Amino acid sequence: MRFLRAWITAVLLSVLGYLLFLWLGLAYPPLRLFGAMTQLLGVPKIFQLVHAVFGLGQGGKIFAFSGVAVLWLGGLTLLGGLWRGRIAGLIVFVLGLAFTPWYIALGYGVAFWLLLDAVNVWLTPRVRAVTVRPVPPDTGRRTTTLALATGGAVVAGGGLTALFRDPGAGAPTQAASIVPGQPLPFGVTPTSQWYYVSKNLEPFDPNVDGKTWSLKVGGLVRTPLTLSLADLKGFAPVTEELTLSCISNPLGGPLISNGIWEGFRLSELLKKAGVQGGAKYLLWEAADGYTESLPLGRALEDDILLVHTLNGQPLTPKHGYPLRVLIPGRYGMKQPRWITNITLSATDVPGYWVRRGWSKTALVELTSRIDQPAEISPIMKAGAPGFIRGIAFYGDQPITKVEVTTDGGKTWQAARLIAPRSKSVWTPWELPWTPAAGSYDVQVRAYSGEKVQKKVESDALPEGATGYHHFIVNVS
Ligand SMILES: Nc1nc2c(c(=O)[nH]1)N[C@H]1C(S)=C(S)[C@@H](COP(=O)(O)O)O[C@H]1N2
Ligand SMILES: [Mo]
Repeated sequence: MRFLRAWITAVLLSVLGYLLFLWLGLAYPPLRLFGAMTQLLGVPKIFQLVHAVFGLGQGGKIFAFSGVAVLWLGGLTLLGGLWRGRIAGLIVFVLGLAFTPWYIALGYGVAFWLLLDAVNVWLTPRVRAVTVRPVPPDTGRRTTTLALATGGAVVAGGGLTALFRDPGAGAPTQAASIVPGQPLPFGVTPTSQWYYVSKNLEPFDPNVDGKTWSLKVGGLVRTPLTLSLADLKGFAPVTEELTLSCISNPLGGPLISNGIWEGFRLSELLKKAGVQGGAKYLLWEAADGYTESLPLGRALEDDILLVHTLNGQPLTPKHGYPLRVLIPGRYGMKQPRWITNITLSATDVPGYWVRRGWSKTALVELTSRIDQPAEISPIMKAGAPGFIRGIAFYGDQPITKVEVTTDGGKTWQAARLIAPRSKSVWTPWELPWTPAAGSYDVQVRAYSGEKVQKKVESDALPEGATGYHHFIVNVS
């Protein structure tokens, strides 16, 4: 009974804390705990293991957060079951100090104490000295307890379901959006099918209010700026098609998409703020605490954009509303979403993923992928005229040739390239193929001028995956 009450208290405290997190942005201890855990998960060896077990996407994070939820609710239940209010509250406070600011720890300690006492008083059958109304019978109490316990379970269950829901599941694996037998697509990924990667569990991604949002430009600048969303209209508009890929995308993987973006040039913004002599690095900060950095020389080049629109619509919250960075030639990790601060600095502050072992420059590797036939169902009909199709990508450098083999590398044939409309966009390619019955080892490799795609297969960590995308196609 004591443990059930403690558990109900723990659930109440969690729900209350979550609401305060949503409304007031107060630190949420389970999330802090999760943050501490993702630091651990970012360690290269553990990261590889998690990806091996859970694949890409949210699986690993959901597993980690489930662990945190169990630890958090279980821990509080144990504390509240073993000790009475004040002592339990004190322990929560002391433990809380380890991973939240002191006032949050204090708040949770006091709240746990008061809630635990309140739940105890509420659920304990007792006769008051002076009763105005008749005391509810014991059975009534038991019903209340049962109802409350069930309610608590429903709330916890509902809350956790909401947390763990993964609306993107299934969709991103169709990143190629090439339908077998159909002509090559226009090449732009619809926003709903855009790949999604975040350091945060999706429900905890920032949901920025455009009305109160501002971009602060400071540090070693002559004129510090604070820009509202409306102020951004003052910059010369730029529209650009650009492909983005995650550095953790495996060989032939889905974490790459192509979109049409609108925004303005970072160089114009920096000109307006005025760069001071000692500045050597540009530091980004985002609403979720994500950070990145760029040497100032690269930051001053004309091709870096700050964008507010994807495929003709304002950025969705998921993809960076209200403003995100685009740096041609670099993997997604160099390009923060939800940016809030730009600071010019004399010293470098390595970014969020760089501190966890990922590439400092995150320059895109020369790569190519076969989309048709699809690796997940590599079956074709004998004698039917068909195609092998896919994409090749090398950041801001051109793809000049793509070669395909169907015999495991003995002979190679040049594919036809569909020239991209602008730089920094993937290059779709296709090769007509009418195979006889049999089993084929199909592979692809791309060229950029003299440079050939690396043959040696390497994991994504730390510099991005390399190797030829290949699989067996069965024709019958
Ligand atoms: N603020 C912030 N920006 C971020 C990230 C993040 O976790 N937080 N993840 C980065 C990574 S690793 C990638 S691959 C891209 C993914 O952008 P997308 O989900 O819109 O495709 O965002 C980058 N920008
Ligand atoms: Mo990424």
